[in-house]
Amino acid sequence: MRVLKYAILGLLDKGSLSGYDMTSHFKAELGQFWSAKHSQIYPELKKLTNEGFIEFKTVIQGSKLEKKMYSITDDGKRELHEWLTAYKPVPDTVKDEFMLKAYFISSMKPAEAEGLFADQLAKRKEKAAFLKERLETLKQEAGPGISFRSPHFGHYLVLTRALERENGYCSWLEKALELIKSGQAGS
Ligand code: FER
Repeated sequence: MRVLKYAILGLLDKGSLSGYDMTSHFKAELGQFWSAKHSQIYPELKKLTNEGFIEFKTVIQGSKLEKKMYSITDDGKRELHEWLTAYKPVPDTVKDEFMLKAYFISSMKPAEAEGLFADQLAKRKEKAAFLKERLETLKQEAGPGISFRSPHFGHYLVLTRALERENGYCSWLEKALELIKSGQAGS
């Protein structure tokens, strides 16, 4: 499925954007969990235009620079809404190379495994700290009590989930490290 299509429709549902504005969004918070490159975005804009889900106006910028300002059409709004409200099964687990290493842990020496897990723990803690800081900033921007209607609500949901995931990963790594050090699993 072309999920990028819906990321673009979602962005344009909030307001018109140039292709450049769009790539900036994919470099900012959206890109933190849904990255896309210029080479994917521009062909998708073309496709969506041909399908009638988006349209553009050419505007003159400065003396001779032209840019296309894209906006969502009524058909595009319907297409986005259909996707948003569709119930989907749980997707396959996202591949995590570290899990593959954990699975084959017995092919390492215990000291090597300990080093590997300690390194991953330090890095995951750093990531969790970054997310916590982003969340604090967001809370300050949004003010007390983020509600469904707040423009920050979606960002808040995605960030809190990411933070929970990283915190959960850290506590699992800590438990695993204890087991590696004691030389035994399960109990
Ligand atoms: C953000 C910073 C990081 C953000 C999301 C993330 C949605 C990370 C998400 C993830 O790792 O799942 O501002 O906004």
